[in-house]
Amino acid sequence: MPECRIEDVLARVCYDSRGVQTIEVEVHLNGAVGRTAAPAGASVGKHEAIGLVNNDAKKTCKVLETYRKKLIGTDAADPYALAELLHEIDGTSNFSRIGGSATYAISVAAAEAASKKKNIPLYALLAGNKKIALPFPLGNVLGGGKHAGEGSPDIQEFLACPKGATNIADALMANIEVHKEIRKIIDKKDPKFSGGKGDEGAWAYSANNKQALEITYEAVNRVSDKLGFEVLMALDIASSSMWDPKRKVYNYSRAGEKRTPEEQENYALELIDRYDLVYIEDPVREEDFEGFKRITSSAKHCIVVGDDLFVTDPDRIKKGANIGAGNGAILKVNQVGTLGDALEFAKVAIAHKYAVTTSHRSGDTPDYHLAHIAVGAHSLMIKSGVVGGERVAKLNELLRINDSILINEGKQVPMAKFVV
Ligand code: 2PG
Ligand code: MG
Repeated sequence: MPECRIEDVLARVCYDSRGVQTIEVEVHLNGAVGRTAAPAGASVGKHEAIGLVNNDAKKTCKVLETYRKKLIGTDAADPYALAELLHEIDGTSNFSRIGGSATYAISVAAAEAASKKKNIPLYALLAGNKKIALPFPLGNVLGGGKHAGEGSPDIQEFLACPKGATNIADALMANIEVHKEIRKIIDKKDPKFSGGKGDEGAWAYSANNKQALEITYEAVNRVSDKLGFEVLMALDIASSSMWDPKRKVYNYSRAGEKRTPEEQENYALELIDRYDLVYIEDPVREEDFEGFKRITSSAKHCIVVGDDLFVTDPDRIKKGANIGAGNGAILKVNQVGTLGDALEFAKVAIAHKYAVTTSHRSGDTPDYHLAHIAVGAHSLMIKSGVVGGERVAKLNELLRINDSILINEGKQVPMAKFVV
């Protein structure tokens, strides 16, 4: 009988940071309980696992009840075997029968329960034998696209990356400083700014793309100068959200601009160059492996990251690796549906020299697990916003991980190694 035998699995309906219903799962072992609620995206990739069954949290809980008994007796400490079992129970390629939100919550709660039972940190359960490092926080400071209102830019996320930070405390502080600096810059331009924020806590300001790019660039540079280490700018273009398949153009509807695929690639390269971008996510749409390849081969010192392109799917990243599409990959457990599949994805990505960024969703919960998943999956970065309880829950957990190692081993955990 496995040490971390699952004794029971309970589900309930609860709420995410957007006030939308989601599923929360408790996995009970003999003497330990793990609990997790599923997050949800707004800019969802076409190839992602289905979230809730029929988009209904209550229904998803009801469906879980029909297979609950099949989970009892399995080993909570083995995310890979649990993923296999969940695939077997579901029987579809995208968890459309039992819902990826349920499989997300079951698999993460099981791992948490096992880590408690074994009395080891969750990241250590996931990390295998490889030495751990702490991921750089990639902080969303100015928002647009599907995360903010109509007047905001078309580009979804303007982010800060404290590349020069040598420890996690400085890294987190740098992103908070950039967030504050942006507010100062906006207030100066527009004293009537309400201070509104988008779904991920980034400022929701009525600006066009160009203005937002300039504001963010100014803010990261000021903070970099003030703190004395490199703080760079990053973007998530989320370009699948702008793709018009009929006209075959990227429609920047708020700016009133359209770009052909070729113009979009050139625009992405211009942005990398003009704003010294360290990271650009989804510069072209989710089907365009060749476009990713061209941008990756031309971009200098910039991580070109597939989010909707790879959807945390090991097969899709293998396809990308074969042609050199991207050199970075987003890891979102709920995109693929289980923790086991996501860990497998990270292994494949790292084996093919992709930098992994473990990411929150725009609709998230105050759960802290993302920090452990990022560390356990050997990520270069963690994308989890800057402010807001559900964002800070993950970031503060990185401080706790660092502290616990400092106390036990007497040394700071090193930051992950930047490759570009
Ligand atoms: C993204 C994510 C997280 P969403 O596109 O990277 O920032 O957004 O969760 O809405 O897909
Ligand atoms: Mg994205």
